[in-house]
Amino acid sequence: MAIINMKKGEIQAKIVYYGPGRGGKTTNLEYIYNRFRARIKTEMVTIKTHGDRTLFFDFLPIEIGKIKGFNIRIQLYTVPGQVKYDATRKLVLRGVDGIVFVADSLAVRRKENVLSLKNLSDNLAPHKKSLSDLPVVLQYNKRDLAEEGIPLLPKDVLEKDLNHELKAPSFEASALKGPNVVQTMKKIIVMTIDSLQRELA
Ligand SMILES: Nc1nc2c(ncn2[C@@H]2O[C@H](COP(=O)(O)OP(=O)(O)OP(=O)(O)O)[C@@H](O)[C@H]2O)c(=O)[nH]1
Ligand SMILES: [Mg+2]
Repeated sequence: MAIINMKKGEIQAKIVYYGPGRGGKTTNLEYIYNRFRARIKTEMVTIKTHGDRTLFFDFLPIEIGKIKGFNIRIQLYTVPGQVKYDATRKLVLRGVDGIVFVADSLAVRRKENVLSLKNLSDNLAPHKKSLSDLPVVLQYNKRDLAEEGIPLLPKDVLEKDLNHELKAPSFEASALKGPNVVQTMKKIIVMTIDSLQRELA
């Protein structure tokens, strides 16, 4: 839940990285953590099973300085993408202010992306939220694999499958190598702060 302290001029917002298992949510946070290590005062909290899969969530708090006079603190979370952890995903969405949907660009993961987006929509409902009223950014991840000749979903197919109704900003990215990881994060932060400030006005 956003915490807005007018006296201190401080806004704290929660952004959740959602998407199918193995899509690259944890890798996004790891990239951000390594890139901004000098400015991040706390350790990244991450709970993994032996196979590197997220068991509960990852958590990375970052301070990004001032936007429009407010000191902004952001909490980045990931959910566990594996289908069986649905109760945890629902829990992590509690109080969410903005969402990055990390889609897997692998051609073989087409169905999983669609199902995960549907699952996100279903899991927002108990929190009385919906994709249409939350700030959302789509990230089409693993674009680097094209160079290795691995079949990827073309951007227009991903747009048609996932962004036809939403019409959210989208980025082709590589959480592993870095392209568009920071841009994705910056976009969702700006959209989330804008939306919180509109609520305040
Ligand atoms: N080539 C490539 N591999 C990636 C990329 N992003 C993630 N991976 C790999 O994909 C695997 C899964 O990445 P994770 O970040 O653990 O995926 P996740 O979405 O957190 O998965 P869950 O925690 O199970 O939901 C790892 O082996 C990553 O190194 C990418 O952009 N390119
Ligand atoms: Mg993970």
